[in-house]
Amino acid sequence: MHDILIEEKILSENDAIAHENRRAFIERGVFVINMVSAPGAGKTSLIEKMTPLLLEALGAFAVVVGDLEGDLDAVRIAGYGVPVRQITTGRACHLDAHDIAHALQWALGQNARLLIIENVGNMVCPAEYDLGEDMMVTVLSVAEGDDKPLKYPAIFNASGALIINKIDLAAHTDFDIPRARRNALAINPALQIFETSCRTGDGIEEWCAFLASKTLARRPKADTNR
Ligand SMILES: Nc1nc2c(ncn2[C@@H]2O[C@H](COP(=O)(O)OP(=O)(O)O)[C@@H](O)[C@H]2O)c(=O)[nH]1
Ligand SMILES: [Mg+2]
Repeated sequence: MHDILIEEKILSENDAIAHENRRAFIERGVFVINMVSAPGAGKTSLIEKMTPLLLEALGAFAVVVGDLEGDLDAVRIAGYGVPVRQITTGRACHLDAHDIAHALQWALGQNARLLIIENVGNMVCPAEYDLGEDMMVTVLSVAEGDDKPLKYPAIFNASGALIINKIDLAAHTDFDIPRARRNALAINPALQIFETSCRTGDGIEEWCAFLASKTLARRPKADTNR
């Protein structure tokens, strides 16, 4: 009982900070996505593939990367000339709103209308921690099984978009893409679903067009008041 109360307190503190983060991002017209997945589903690879398309559509975007240890992903992304901020979480299996609050001024200083947060690879804990993003995006690779929406419903429920990645490998697995879609939509009928391959580039354009249009629809408050 005591543990449950402590957990509820942590989550309500997190929600209050997330609310402030969201307010600041909306005020400045920055659209924010929070990419979540099991380790290795392809979050960093997707960001790498998205980079030229997003730069063309938006001019600039920034990335915050959360990892338990090391800066391998941040170095990969920085290699494309994209501003990236690394957050090392140590033993924490997810980013929290406090982590993003610390990166907030940096993110707002990048003159970018889109912030991509790559969360720590984990399909459970990130679902509970609002960061102040506009949209959580779950990445599910075909190597993980098409039953995952039914086994980890919270993360699919919290997401606005689902990217089914590594479709180039689908023929080598028993992953059934239509069944994965059905399972995901049974949990969350509002999910926007994309199918991608970072190997072949399939589907990346469609996903980036969706993300760019969401970003461009967000205007700084000062503009909308005019
Ligand atoms: N065949 C194939 N491999 C992929 C694809 N996307 C990522 N990978 C590989 O999957 C591994 C993990 O990718 P990474 O982007 O680091 O995953 P993350 O942990 O979610 O950031 C790497 O070896 C990638 O090259 C894909 O679409 N197809
Ligand atoms: Mg990564």
